[in-house]
Formats: sequence, structure tokens, C-alpha cells
Amino acid sequence: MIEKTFAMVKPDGVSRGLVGRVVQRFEDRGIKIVAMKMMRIPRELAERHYEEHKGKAFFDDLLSYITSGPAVCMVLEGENCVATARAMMGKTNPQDAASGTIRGDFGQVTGRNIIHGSDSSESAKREIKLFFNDYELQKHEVADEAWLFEK
Ligand code: D4T
Repeated sequence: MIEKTFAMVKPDGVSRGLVGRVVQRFEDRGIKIVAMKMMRIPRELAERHYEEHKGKAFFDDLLSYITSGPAVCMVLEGENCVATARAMMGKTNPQDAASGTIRGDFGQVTGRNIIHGSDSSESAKREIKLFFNDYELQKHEVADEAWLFEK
């Protein structure tokens, strides 16, 4: 099933110049970028995004980190895209993330793990709405679409 997911290159990824290489991986896989913007996430939006972690020991550090500089927010689209994008990112703790994944190749610690991806289709819908307006989501065809999917 073709579905959308939300992904964000976090401020460490932006600051370390990893945006291009991260985006390249999605493009190489044939995953379609249907929205993308750079923003410094306001604290209130960060709190809503991470509301499931409110009250946890790492919550304040997480908010400081995620609001510390610009992030690059994206909506990705593809077959089973929530799970595929998560698999490409690797485990939350880069120490546990397999080589070949974004976190496994570029990260070392959980608190600087470069990228976020929605963990379910419900989260994806919620997060896409939090960060993007409908008019920011493109409906374009890409050149190799006919070869990426069966009819
Ligand atoms: P995100 O949401 O950033 O893609 O991460 P995950 O979906 O892979 O992991 P998560 O929701 O469990 O954690 C959210 C965010 O909090 C940071 N974190 C997490 C942390 O700093 N210390 C911790 O102990 C945990 C569990 C990293 C990701």
C-alpha cells in the first residue's frame, strides 16, 4: 500500500552537513519526497510532537536538542513507507543500529541520533498534520514511477 510518512533531519544532522546524504538515500530507494522545509521548531510544536515522552527523564534534553537549530522536515511517500523509512533509519540508539542504516552509519548516541521517522501510520498522519498544511503536500509524478511499481 502506498502511504506517507513524516521524517525530520534533526539539528545535529543539519549542522553536520548530512541533509544531502540522508535525502539521497530516500531518493535512491525510489521514495518520493512530497514535502520538505527547513525550520527551527518552536518549543510548543516540539512539545506537541513529543507529547508521548512528557514527564520522562530525557524530555527536557530532548526538547532543547530538537529546538537548538534548524531541522529539515519532510513528507515521504512510497510502498509501506512508514516501516521502510524506519528501517532505513535504524534503531533509536545508534549503538544498536545496523551499519547501512542512517543512524548506524552516522550516529553514536541516542540523544544525537540525526533523524526522526514516524513509528506508525497513525503517528505519521498526526505528525504530517502538525508540521505541514495540505497545500504543502505535492502530488507529482516522478520520472521512474513506471519502473518502481507493478501496475
Ligand atoms: P524519534 O521519535 O526521534 O524518531 O525516535 P524513535 O521513535 O526512534 O524513539 P523514541 O520515540 O523512543 O524516542 C524519541 C526521541 O527521544 C530521544 N531519547 C529516547 C533519548 O534522548 N533518550 C532515551 O532514553 C530515549 C528512549 C531519542 C529519540
